[in-house]
Amino acid sequence: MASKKEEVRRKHIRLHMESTLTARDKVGVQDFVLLDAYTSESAFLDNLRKRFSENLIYTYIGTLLVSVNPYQELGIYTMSQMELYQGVNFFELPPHVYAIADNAYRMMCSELTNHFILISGESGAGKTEASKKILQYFAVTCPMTESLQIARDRLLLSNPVLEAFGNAKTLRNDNSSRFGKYMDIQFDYKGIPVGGHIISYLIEKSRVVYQNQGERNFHIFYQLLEGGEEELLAYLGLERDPQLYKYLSQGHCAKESSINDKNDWKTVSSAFSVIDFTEDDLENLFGILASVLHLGNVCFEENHQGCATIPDTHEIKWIAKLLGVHPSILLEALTHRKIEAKTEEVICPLTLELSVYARDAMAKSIYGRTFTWLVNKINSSLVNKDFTKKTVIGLLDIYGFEVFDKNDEECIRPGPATDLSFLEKLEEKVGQHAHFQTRKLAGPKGRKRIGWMEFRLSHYAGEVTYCTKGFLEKNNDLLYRHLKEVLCSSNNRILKECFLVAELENRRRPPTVGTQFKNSLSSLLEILISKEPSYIRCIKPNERKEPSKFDDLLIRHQIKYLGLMEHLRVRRAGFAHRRKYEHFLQRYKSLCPDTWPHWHGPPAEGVERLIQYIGYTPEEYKLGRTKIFIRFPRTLFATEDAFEFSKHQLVARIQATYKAC
Ligand code: AD9
Ligand code: MG
Repeated sequence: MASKKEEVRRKHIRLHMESTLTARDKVGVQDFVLLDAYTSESAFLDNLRKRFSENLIYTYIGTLLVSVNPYQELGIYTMSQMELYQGVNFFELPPHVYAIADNAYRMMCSELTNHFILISGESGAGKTEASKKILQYFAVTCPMTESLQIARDRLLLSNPVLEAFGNAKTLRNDNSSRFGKYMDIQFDYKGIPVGGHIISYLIEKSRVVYQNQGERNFHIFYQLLEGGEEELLAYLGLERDPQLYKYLSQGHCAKESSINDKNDWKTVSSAFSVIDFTEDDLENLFGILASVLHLGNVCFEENHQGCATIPDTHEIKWIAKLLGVHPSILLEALTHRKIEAKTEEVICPLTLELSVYARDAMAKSIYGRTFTWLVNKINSSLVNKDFTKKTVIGLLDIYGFEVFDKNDEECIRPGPATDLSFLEKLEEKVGQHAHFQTRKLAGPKGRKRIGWMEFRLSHYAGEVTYCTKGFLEKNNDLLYRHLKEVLCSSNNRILKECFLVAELENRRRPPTVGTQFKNSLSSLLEILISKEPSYIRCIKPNERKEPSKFDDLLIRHQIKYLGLMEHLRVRRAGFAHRRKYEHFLQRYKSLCPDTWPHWHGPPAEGVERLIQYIGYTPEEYKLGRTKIFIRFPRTLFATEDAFEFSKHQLVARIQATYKAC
């Protein structure tokens, strides 16, 4: 008798087949590859719209998943849905993020290969939600032992902590990730999740000191003020009202109805204890957060020599207490800089503008490094040294489009450079280039207007205009040496780890943000190259975060820049599946007497024998250098079914032999 799960599965398959035949016009096709007018962008959009109006937010292009943010709870992430997708052939059930997760997991287990799932799309499209659903899917469906439950809980609970420190409300998304995140989930040979590792990319430090209208600072500041116990706030010298802090109130939306900071504080506080944060860690961590808030309220005045002074030292005293530095040295470092003349050091007063710059650079630097410390700390709780043989599934959630790589040297020197001079440098460096325009370089009439502070890049999907206003500010956190010395002398244990005295001795220029980004991207590429990819492309249906609203123009634009039509063309022309010869042979060798139980020749030859034996026709496959390419999903399903059948036969045979003994 078929199990309950099997029955439900069959029902879904039947429904799916019926829907394909009878209701196709209503709900569209679940794989764009099956579209009749597949090359037309309008047909693509129509199909996506039809499905979205039926709350079908997922559609495949072959094995790539397109996901449209529903902006409402759809009830499609229940336990029974998770069970349904477990161990099912990819195309048998309607498209789902669970199918992508399950497919990667099963391939990993059967072939012992490493995988990653790349999730892309613009801000608010649903990348982070998708990665959380995948993590939950593994947490619920993977086998588990009692001793490894803690590893699973830590993996899950690292999320709220990282989001508290790395996410913020922006105009586009109330929970926007302001850092890029790559997370490896490590599995043992039985497929049990045993540990993990997180790499973060470029936390948006500028947000610590400045937010646009309608945006907030990182969630953790508001959570601390809303949820922190009275004694904690008193110890940190903080008031409960976020409006009192300059760094929290510039966007004029410190209190936001869609965000429950008090509840989130509770979640984050309990997560801290699961991921191994000690009382001492938390005391130091909150001390840093509070000192950033105090720092934002330090006000400067100009004396009659045009130099900055700090008339009210109330905040300075708090910062000095919380960071364990001397107040008068901190005060001096915020208003003066040390210049090294031949044999001696000269202390020069700063102007008001430079003091503000120094204060903000200090806040950004402290926060940025503390974030790195936090990621390292989480990693040390996720590490599992007991398992040396591990396979991994990586989740890559990269945040929206921003241009980082062209703003290499104007931020090297501490002190304000102007955004206009940065643009001039850019013009000088890039010069005449087919894909680069500025007002000065705009050339012939008829080009669209470009503002004074803007430059335009032609991406493959269309032109994007970038404004340089704030570019330097965003990327600049270089500290005057004087302030660095103060931070290196701090008694705060976290800052001690973040600002090492050895750094003061290193006189080389620190890498610019551009170089850091380039370096981290190339090491990410190395990580990814060794793994098998799956892709999820997320689409944002409208700018107003509204359910059921499908904005054709906005979505058409995303179809373009996510390269979905190109992907569809490649899929239609190409082959649905590809597998390395070794893996294909290892899995299906029992289907052919020549390859079972061992094949000693080259894997490619073994595969050729195998598929000839089971009767693949020439149009069904192609043999490449290292992989077999299979054109139709049905071919792979049939092979998989034969494999399951032969496995049962084998087991029956063994059982019969056993009984006979
Ligand atoms: V950003 O680049 O970090 O600014 P993301 O990560 O692409 O962005 P996110 O996953 O945070 O977007 O989704 C934005 C909001 O959309 C979420 O807070 C949810 O309210 C909503 N969302 C996204 N995906 C789903 C979903 N599958 N079901 C229901 C969703 N709501
Ligand atoms: Mg996100």
